[in-house]
Amino acid sequence: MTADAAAADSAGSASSLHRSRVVIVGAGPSGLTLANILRAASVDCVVLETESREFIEQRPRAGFLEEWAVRALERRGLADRLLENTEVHTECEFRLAGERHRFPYADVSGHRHFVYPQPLLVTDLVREYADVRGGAIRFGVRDVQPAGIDTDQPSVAYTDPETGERIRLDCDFVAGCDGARGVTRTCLPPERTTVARHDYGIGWLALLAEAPPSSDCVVFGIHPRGFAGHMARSPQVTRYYLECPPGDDPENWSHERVWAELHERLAADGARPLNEGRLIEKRVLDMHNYVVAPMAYGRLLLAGDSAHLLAPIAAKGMNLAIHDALLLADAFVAYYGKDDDSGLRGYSAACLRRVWQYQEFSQWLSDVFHGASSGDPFLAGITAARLRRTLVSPAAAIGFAELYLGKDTDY
Ligand code: RFL
Repeated sequence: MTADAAAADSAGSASSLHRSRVVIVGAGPSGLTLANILRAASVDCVVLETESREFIEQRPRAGFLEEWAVRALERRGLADRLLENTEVHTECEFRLAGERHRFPYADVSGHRHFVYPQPLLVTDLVREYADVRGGAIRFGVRDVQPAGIDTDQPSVAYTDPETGERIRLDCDFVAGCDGARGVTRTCLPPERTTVARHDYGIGWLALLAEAPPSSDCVVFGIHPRGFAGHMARSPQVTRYYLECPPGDDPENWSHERVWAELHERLAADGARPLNEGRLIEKRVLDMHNYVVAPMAYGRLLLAGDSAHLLAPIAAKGMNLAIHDALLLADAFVAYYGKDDDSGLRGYSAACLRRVWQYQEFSQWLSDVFHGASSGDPFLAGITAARLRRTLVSPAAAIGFAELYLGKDTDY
């Protein structure tokens, strides 16, 4: 039996049947943004999530939203708490060779960053969808399995966590919003799909410290010992990154070693001393990216990390996930409201335009961050020249700021 036939069989043998126009697999930023907009437009949908509500409302990850994304969420009535509780950033700082270089990106681009931890955004989106708008969502589901995506009668089967019952949801479309380790991407036929991958060959030790931020903006430390980053998350919590070998064991990084390296790599004349604190997250990320193209096949449409992964070098992943969700939501609303399928047909190409711009920017920025520690004097020289140009040339600064903050429209 082929994988697709087995999936169809497993879906077909479900003991309980239900129907919804759109089944959304995954309750991250992409799935929940999509669900909220569909619910507001009275497009019937159900969200399936493998984790519990408590878990997704606490999972620490991203923290920076670009202004176009915030404004788009605001227009959909999804940013009230965000706008009340966010901190707005207008500058970032590069540190190298013991010197600080401020980059006033809001002056250059007219756009700002909004600091709002991902768990807070997810909490707001779940509350709005499930508690305010009365949307259907199932937490803790198991063995989620889409089937029939190349027919006009797709379905998604799952096991109910309380009863153990196998349930099949018949639908018109499946939205694959289940992140980098989800199941929906595996349903795309390999012969019709390209997966472009890039491995940076670099690790980042991702840290969350129970300590107030030590600067009023994001700090990028470019240092021969390796990159170090500082990013505010809240008045009490700060995210730090330390470049390390890929596959390194977080246990190699004691509290003392972490703070010694952060002090050294972020040192600069006139810089505030770092506020130290307990490390509440410590894990090694092997930096790699991928892009799935096209992002849709038959009745399955992917959004967010299920379709494209960006290492957190340029803080882009959550922004892209929201971008996909907005386009997909508009496409579904046009399809059901006006019988217009052009948005669905153009969905993948429209998303990929921004995806590739952000991938290119991440690669560019990765070179700047890691050139000095690459051990390659040529790369170190080139990337230092790149950064100098960005800091000194107004034309180069505009180009950088436009990509760092994103634009309202795509190239
Ligand atoms: P998510 O957030 O991973 O949500 C997917 C959801 O699907 C569930 N799931 C399933 N549900 C049903 N059936 C299955 N078979 C399922 N398999 C999985 C999962 O439990 C989950 O709830 O994907 P989404 O919506 O595409 O959102 C993507 C963002 O989460 C991600 O891009 C960002 O976190 C990336 N990122 C950052 N992005 C930014 O824009 N700015 C940042 O500052 C930033 N910092 C970061 C980051 C990611 C990080 N990690 C994960 C490496 C910092 C870090 C440390």
